[in-house]
Amino acid sequence: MSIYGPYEETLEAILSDVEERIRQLNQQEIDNHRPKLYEHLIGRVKTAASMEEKCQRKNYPLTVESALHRCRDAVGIRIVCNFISDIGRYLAILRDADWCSVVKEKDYITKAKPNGYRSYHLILDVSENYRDVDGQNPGHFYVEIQLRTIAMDSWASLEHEIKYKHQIKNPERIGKELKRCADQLASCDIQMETIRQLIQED
Ligand code: 0O2
Repeated sequence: MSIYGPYEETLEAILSDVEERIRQLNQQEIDNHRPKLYEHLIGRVKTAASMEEKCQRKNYPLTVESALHRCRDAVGIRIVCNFISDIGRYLAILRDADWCSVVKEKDYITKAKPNGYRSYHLILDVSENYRDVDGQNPGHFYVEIQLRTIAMDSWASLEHEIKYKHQIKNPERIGKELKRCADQLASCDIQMETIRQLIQED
């Protein structure tokens, strides 16, 4: 049996329910003649192998408890927005939502990671609506939401790809270039926001 024990199907169900709720929130904005909240979203249940690797990396025992509660990103949804201000709009809506509660926030946008990584992370507790197959709730179910702009997302994909290439000859140079690139993209995001505001003022 995998590290998720009997909960793999529950995790898939949570992913599809929460994705649907996020789509509905976006549609509500569009129906109310406001700009769409995001450009696209991508969700996944972390593979059991990847969760085992993460638990090992963090020195957690390889148990269902670690996979579902100590790591709270078994279910993850990345919401990719056009503008930084859309991230703020979404945050406000999620903090207000009655189907989940926000239990943790990490703002890597105001305070980027030293390598240049930018994104806003939220952990949602969605336990209310889910029970396991025997009607027992194992405690809590969580979903990690990553909110970021298109620019932040393309940078993170590139950096992720490079991180997993093991035979890089000049990692320091690449790290510096990546950091420079992240900072330039961050200033482009601010410029894009200014342009949007100027258009809205017209
Ligand atoms: P994957 O394959 O994306 O799922 P904790 O410290 O326990 O509260 P955690 O989960 O260790 O939290 O760390 P954090 O900072 O919340 O980041 C978790 C996820 O953010 C990572 O998941 C990545 O998806 C993304 N992330 C964080 N830092 C970086 C970075 O420097 N570069 C890139 N490209 N992504 C980053 P996983 O589990 O590593 O992988």
